[in-house]
Amino acid sequence: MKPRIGIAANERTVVDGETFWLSYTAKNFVEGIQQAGGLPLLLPIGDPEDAKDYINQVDKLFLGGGHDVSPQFYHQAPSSYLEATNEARDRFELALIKEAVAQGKPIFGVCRGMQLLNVAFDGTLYQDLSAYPNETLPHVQHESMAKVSHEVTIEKNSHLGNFLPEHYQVNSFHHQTIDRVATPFKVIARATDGVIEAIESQGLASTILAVQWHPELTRAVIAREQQIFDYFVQSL
Ligand SMILES: [Mn+2]
Repeated sequence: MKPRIGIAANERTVVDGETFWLSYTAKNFVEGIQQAGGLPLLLPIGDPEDAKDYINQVDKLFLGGGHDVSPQFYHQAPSSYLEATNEARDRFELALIKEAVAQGKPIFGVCRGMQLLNVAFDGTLYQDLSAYPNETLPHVQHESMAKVSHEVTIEKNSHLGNFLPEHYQVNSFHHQTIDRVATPFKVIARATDGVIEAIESQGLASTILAVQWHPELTRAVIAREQQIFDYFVQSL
């Protein structure tokens, strides 16, 4: 049986005469997991009490991008640079993370997913890169997201270091970043300005890997980016 990958879904409205709410995820996440040999299952935002039943149904958990994490979850007041948040999504995904770790199931996070994982274990975020103490690269790229825009340095002795080179180019579409790294994580990739671009767990019941960039948007044109999904589904 293929590994069953639970994808924490997002919500949005569409206007088609009337306004409708959709539960959804980016098709690129679905295809990245399918191509890796996984069976994607969408987990719609719901009652955190249901997290255990949802995680019972899957082998691994995937956390995608989207909203800023509500700063209340890392004990900060909202900055004026904070963008859209969804507290119900935060609460549900935090419950999924807690339950996946309780069941020893691996987690892979992308962008917001990495930030939320850090917050889940008492790390903090910069609510906007303007608060970062040094000048930063442009982390919100203007070119196509299928193109890379900045370099990251990858720790050789890490999950990503198993198949990615030390000097690696990624795309970038984030205005927030990790500030204080939560205790169960080590930083395994940084941009040349020091911004944290990937983390992995150490000493947890679950193996967790997360990246700040968006491999789902480059995987169709850059084979190594699909390999990140392959690694998650087959090896993490
Ligand atoms: Mn970046």
